[in-house]
Amino acid sequence: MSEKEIKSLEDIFNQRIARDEKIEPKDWMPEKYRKTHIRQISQHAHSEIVGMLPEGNWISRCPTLRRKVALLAKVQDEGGHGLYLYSAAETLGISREEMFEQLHTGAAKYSSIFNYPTLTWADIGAIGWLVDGAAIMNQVALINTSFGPYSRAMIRICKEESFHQRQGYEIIMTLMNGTQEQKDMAQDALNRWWWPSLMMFGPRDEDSPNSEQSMRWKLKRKTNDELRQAFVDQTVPQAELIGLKVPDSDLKWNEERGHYDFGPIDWDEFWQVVNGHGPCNKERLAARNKAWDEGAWIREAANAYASKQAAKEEQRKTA
Ligand code: FAQ
Repeated sequence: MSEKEIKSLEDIFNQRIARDEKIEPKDWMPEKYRKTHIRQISQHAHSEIVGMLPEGNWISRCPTLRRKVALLAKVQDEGGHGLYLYSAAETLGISREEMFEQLHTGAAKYSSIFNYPTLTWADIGAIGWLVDGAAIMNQVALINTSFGPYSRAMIRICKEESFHQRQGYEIIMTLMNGTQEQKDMAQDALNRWWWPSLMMFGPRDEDSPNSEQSMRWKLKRKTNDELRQAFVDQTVPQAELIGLKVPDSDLKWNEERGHYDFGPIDWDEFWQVVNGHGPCNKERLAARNKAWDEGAWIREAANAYASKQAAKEEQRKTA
């Protein structure tokens, strides 16, 4: 294709983005748009799959049968989200094997938050309330993202995440209505999960190399800092309502801005975790690799079954 032809396709593409039209897998798109989407959607998929591990750790230790049913359903939902997202990324020309290879070798990123340990039952409440709460804040904005398959996946994912958020908040609320020991457990969980939850939104806008282009392509509809601020504004009153104290001495309502001011985030800690040196990075990758290796026989059996069915279908057509 000549440069002139590419330029004209790019103009049409940009006009479609300006009109808020969805871009579909078979439409022409700039190579960088395709690659950026593969990067973000696959990282998102990996986050959902690795995100099953911290909570999975508590399925066998839930305090009641009701809690166990809800947690099982939630963890299975996260697995489902990963699968839609891998499928959405596949429409852009990357194979699932390549994405798994990137995850298993540590080449791919996934959300920093899942490299923290779940030490007590209250952590399961904190994950639902804060981590799913942050995920929804980010993903509701992504419903309006410009790439069709990603946008459509977000609709169902957001519905499920909001059930997850409510079940988490309800766990914390129940603890806050309990004994002093249970209240302390809830406060301790908030103390440990608050700052990592704010880090989920990514680096400050001025340190975010991908934001500007992603905003122009309407891949991202809100910036990292805008979403982080919206999360703080939404979550602080929820904490106060049930008697929890957000662990930030600089936190204060700013009447003029109409937002909470909050203290500095430890970006050194964030980059340490993103670069593989968080408390559980090694453990998470080891668990994913083990599951992959132990699942080899299932993949082989499924492939053998699919080949048999395809051969039968072929025979039927030619008979
Ligand atoms: N952790 O230039 P930006 C969930 C990386 S799902 C690790 O700002 P971008 C459900 C970033 O990739 C949670 N790495 O990047 C659940 C980039 O690296 P690269 C996941 C991070 O893409 C709940 C570099 O830093 N959600 O929780 C993080 O424009 C409970 C520079 O950053 C999504 O993935 C981080 N926190 O913005 C499951 C949502 N932040 O690739 C189980 C979709 C940044 O250039 C239990 N993703 N990095 O080498 C997004 O919205 C965006 O990708 C951002 C980052 C906002 C995460």
